[in-house]
Amino acid sequence: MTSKISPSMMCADYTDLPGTLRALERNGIEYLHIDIMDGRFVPNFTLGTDYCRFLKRNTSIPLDYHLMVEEPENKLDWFPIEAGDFVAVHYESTKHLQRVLARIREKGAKPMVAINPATPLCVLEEILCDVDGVLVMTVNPGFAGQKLVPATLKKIRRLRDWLDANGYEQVEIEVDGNVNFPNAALMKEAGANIFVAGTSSIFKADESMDVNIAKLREAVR
Ligand code: S6P
Ligand code: MG
Repeated sequence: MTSKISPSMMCADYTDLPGTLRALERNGIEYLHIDIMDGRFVPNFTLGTDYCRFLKRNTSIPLDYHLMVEEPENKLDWFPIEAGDFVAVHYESTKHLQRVLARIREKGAKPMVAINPATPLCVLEEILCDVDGVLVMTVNPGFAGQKLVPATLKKIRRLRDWLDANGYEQVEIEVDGNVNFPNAALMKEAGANIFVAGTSSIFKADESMDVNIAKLREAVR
């Protein structure tokens, strides 16, 4: 599967969002990863609905929503979700996972299920026919700048093998958390194909975004 990059917009320079968007467009970035946190599912608040509307007005790059909220089924309609967007909902966040994934599909977007590092892969068994992707958290959700949970690398490999052996070859695997250049190469090797790029890679302050994106593309080629 082709590798795609989804920059974590909570890590972007807030003082020059238009400049950041132009740099991401110039580099053919595939998605914009939008972390939505509600202070309950995770101990933090981040981006919100007006921010998403601003992005929709200012770029045609599809959004990759990562909903870290309790009861996402009650909050979906707040967001400008469009055809071509990914919307990831955490397995751990709702009692009605299939219902919320089906509603994302009805909106014309691509449903994705997200799992925390401690959540076993077996919980995905009955839901894979309802998703276009699985978001494997490689850190515990809530904050940028954390260290990789090492066991998640084998988890990605087991998931890719399981998907391929059971007729789900088209289901994508997104990885989120400490996707630095060496980790990205290991994650690619393990079977991931969408890479959330935050402070560990493309928003590293010591290089330009152009250089960092080129390095990340090389790592996941
Ligand atoms: C964390 C969130 C992520 C972070 C990203 C930051 O809960 O879901 O999307 O923004 O992981 O990247 P980094 O490179 O700082 O780990
Ligand atoms: Mg995220």
